[in-house]
Amino acid sequence: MGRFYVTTPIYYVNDAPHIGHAYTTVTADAMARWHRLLGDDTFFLTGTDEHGLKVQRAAEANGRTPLEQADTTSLRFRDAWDSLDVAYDQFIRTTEPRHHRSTQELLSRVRDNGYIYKGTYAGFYCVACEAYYNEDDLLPGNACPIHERAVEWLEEDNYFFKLSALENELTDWITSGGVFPDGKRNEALGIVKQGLEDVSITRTSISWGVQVPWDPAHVFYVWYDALINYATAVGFGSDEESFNLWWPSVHHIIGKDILRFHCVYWPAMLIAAGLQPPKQVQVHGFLLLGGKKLSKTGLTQIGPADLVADFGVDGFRYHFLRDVSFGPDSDFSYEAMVIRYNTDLANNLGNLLSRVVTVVDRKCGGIAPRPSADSPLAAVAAQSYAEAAEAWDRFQPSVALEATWRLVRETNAYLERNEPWKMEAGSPEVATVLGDALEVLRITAVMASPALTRASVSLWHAIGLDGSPADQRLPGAAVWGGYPGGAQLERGPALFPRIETAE
Ligand code: ME8
Repeated sequence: MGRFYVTTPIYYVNDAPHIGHAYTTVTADAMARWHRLLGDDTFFLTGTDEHGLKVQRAAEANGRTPLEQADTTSLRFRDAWDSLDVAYDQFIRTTEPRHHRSTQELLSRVRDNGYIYKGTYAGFYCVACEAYYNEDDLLPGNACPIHERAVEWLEEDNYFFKLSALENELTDWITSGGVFPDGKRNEALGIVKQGLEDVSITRTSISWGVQVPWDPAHVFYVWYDALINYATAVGFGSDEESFNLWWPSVHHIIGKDILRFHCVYWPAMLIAAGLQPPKQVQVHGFLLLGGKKLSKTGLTQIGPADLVADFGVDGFRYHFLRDVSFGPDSDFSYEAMVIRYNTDLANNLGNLLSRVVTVVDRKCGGIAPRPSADSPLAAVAAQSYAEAAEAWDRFQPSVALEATWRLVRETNAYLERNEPWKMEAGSPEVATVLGDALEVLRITAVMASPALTRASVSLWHAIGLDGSPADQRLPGAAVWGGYPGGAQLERGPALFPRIETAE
């Protein structure tokens, strides 16, 4: 049994959750669910990032105080995650007092270790990124390269973090496996190799933040409090025993937009505070809008509920986990989502279940037969499990689910070859074929449960099993021969009704 601590970014509360946020969060949730199946001690953290200029301005625009803005929007994130069956262990908000204390404690340690000094900063600032830019990195018209909006000139007295002193430590951490996948590791290494400048970590121009304990006229720049949430949540500054239990076995899942903060600044801050850098940062690409339907909406205008209405929670989760390869950028298209749903869920898995239950009803009096020990599907199941387990371990849900569905497809092919619907009722032959298919459905329910939170339970019950696939333990539950047989099966509604489109 291992220990697995996984995090999402904490999202800004200036605006509502969209499918980009949902993609990261569902991925982290599926990873946590897989590790729970393995029996690992698992802790899954998400939350909201509530300080900074961006939130302050959104509050002003909405005629609210920053805290009202944060309360309202933070709740919208929690509602969105509830609606997607995201089972986090903790939801952290950076406005919590314990987080202020932990930020002050961690950065005081950085200062005590000689990594913080006072200076003046002047530069181009993008409020949407909450980051300064070098002039060279800007687009024509002094626009931010990410938001393509004009940056602002800011000048202030503040405290600096001696990032430049940590190049060797950062290089070691990155090259020894701190950042995945490989392309993103090279990007992080490139940033360090270019040479690091010290960074300004406090502000006097705003007050919506965590106060600097040694100079109360300053607040910490939002990123330097935000990153520390990952330490606060497991007890830094309040429960050292718990902190030492979970740290540094943490995996941060993030989008490529915040690679610099997580793969350079954050490990550097931890090292400067005398703490261990995170075990791993897993960086994914961006979802971009493709396809026709929804193409006039910006990706950030699409909320999870818009898609859940058409595809259900399982359809939503399965699409993002199966169709988006973790790492590269990926096109989101409604049409591709329909095809994936109809092919993998309605036709392959849904049909397998309804066929098997129908034939058990007709040929076995509805009583489920047991699998055979020497089934040709046993080897396919073992191979599929081995590949899926390896892929989950590498944070590649799309590869893991592809391996899982190979087993489903092979089983449909096995049924077509053997045609149990033409076999003699009550014969040992028909019992063997159907028992084997039921065993595959049992194994599939467990292996697919990190993605299909609801259908995996329906499937489990439809084949006459009690409890829930999520309560099983791997690898034991994937071993061939676990299906007990003997249950009375009943034909139920389709697991995944097909989605018909106009075309
Ligand atoms: O950056 N495709 O918060 P944020 C895929 N508060 N993922 C996307 C995406 C897209 N098009 N758009 C957003 C912040 N994301 C900070 C984080 S952490 C200490 C502080 C996801 O609300 C992706 O995970 O802007 C990205 O990194 C994150 O949302 C940014 O969320």
